[in-house]
Amino acid sequence: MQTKEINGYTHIRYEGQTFPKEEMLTRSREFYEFMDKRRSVREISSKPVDEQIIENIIQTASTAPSGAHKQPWTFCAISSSSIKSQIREAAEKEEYDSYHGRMSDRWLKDLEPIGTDWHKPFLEKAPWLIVVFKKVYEVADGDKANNYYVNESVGIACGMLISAIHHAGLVTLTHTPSPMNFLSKILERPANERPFLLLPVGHPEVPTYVPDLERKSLNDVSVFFK
Ligand code: IYR
Repeated sequence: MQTKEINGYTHIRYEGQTFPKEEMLTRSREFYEFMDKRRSVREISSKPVDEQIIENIIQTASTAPSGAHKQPWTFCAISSSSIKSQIREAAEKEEYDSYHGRMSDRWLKDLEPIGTDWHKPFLEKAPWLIVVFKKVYEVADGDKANNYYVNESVGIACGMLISAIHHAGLVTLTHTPSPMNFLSKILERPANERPFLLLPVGHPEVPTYVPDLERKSLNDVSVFFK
């Protein structure tokens, strides 16, 4: 294998995949069309999902780029009914308060088309919950060392997690109960880990209904400088 030394560290040759121009066009369009079919689904069935599928999905997320390659994340995968019930109970308590006073009228109005409320049955019904924690700092030899670009890194990993879930033919939803420190307690996470996102994962109920939303056009979301 060809290698190169940089600052005394070995760099290995990058063997990326390349494709002919026509194939690149097809691949990029087909991937867009596939990703455009992803929807946030709140009606998740209780049909089981093999643990190995969840492992593969988490490993995919953990390939995400991160500040100084610190991979500042922990993915807690939960199929235990009793832990799911504890999470639902605590999340609904927070959500009840949010929907009854903590969220602004404008926020509640913006959520009307989506049809959410404080009830979160999917937290118990979905075969798996994945709770993503960000590692704000590492502890080495009793010393704390801050990680870099933690929110960006973990945000990217979550995007890849969601893509991997969709690619496996499953559905999810980015659930953000606020505040969510109850997750650290229930899952007994160390002090350097903070809850980032909670994703129920499973098969959709049949039939399932989702809001009739439109995505912004390419023109609305991009500016090209040529
Ligand atoms: N966290 C609440 C409220 C909520 C907020 C946004 I922004 C959404 O896009 C959807 C819901 C909940 O999960 O219901």
